[in-house]
Amino acid sequence: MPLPLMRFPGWGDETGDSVNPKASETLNQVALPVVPYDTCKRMDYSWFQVKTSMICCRYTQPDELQSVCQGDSGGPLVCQDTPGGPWEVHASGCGGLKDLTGDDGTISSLDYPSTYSNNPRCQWNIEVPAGKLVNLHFSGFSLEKSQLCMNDKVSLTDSVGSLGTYCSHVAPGDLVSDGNKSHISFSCNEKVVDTGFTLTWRAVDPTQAH
Ligand SMILES: [Ca+2]
Repeated sequence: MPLPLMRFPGWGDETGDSVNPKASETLNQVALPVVPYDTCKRMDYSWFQVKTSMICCRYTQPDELQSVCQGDSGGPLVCQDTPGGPWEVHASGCGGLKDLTGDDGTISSLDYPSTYSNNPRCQWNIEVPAGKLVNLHFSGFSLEKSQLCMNDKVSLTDSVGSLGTYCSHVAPGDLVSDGNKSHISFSCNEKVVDTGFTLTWRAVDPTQAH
């Protein structure tokens, strides 16, 4: 039986210029064949550890800019197992933006503490009750180390500005937002992965914060 074809719609870059990517003006889609696990797991084929839980879709040869990256990450993955069969929608990346409200919770990179996948783009908005502040505590943190965290990074902001951008293997110390909202984004490039991060967030009174 031929392996199924996967379709990825996305608004990502079409120029191939990773330094100055430009969002597409139309919604594109690319159909990519599924690559068998035994091929995908080879170190000369993938730059990172491939797990049996992953689906690998790619052309073997250079593919005239047909790929899913540079703005497409987090979009849906649509699959047809058999010709003429139903199309199924699966997640790709980590599903984009999530809104979290309440007094506390946890956030982790996908599959933590197993390795995260390449090219995810995940974002979380945290909102605690009015008058409280958001305390962020990382209990695990290991991202690819790169200069200025250009490759893989966790960026934190609050209503005033940046709370920092972090990578490598040292967890940021506890952070407290200015105001009752905080935004976290996690993005990675297409090579080299690590275990990712996990953090707990909770509402604190301004008097407890410092
Ligand atoms: Ca990376």
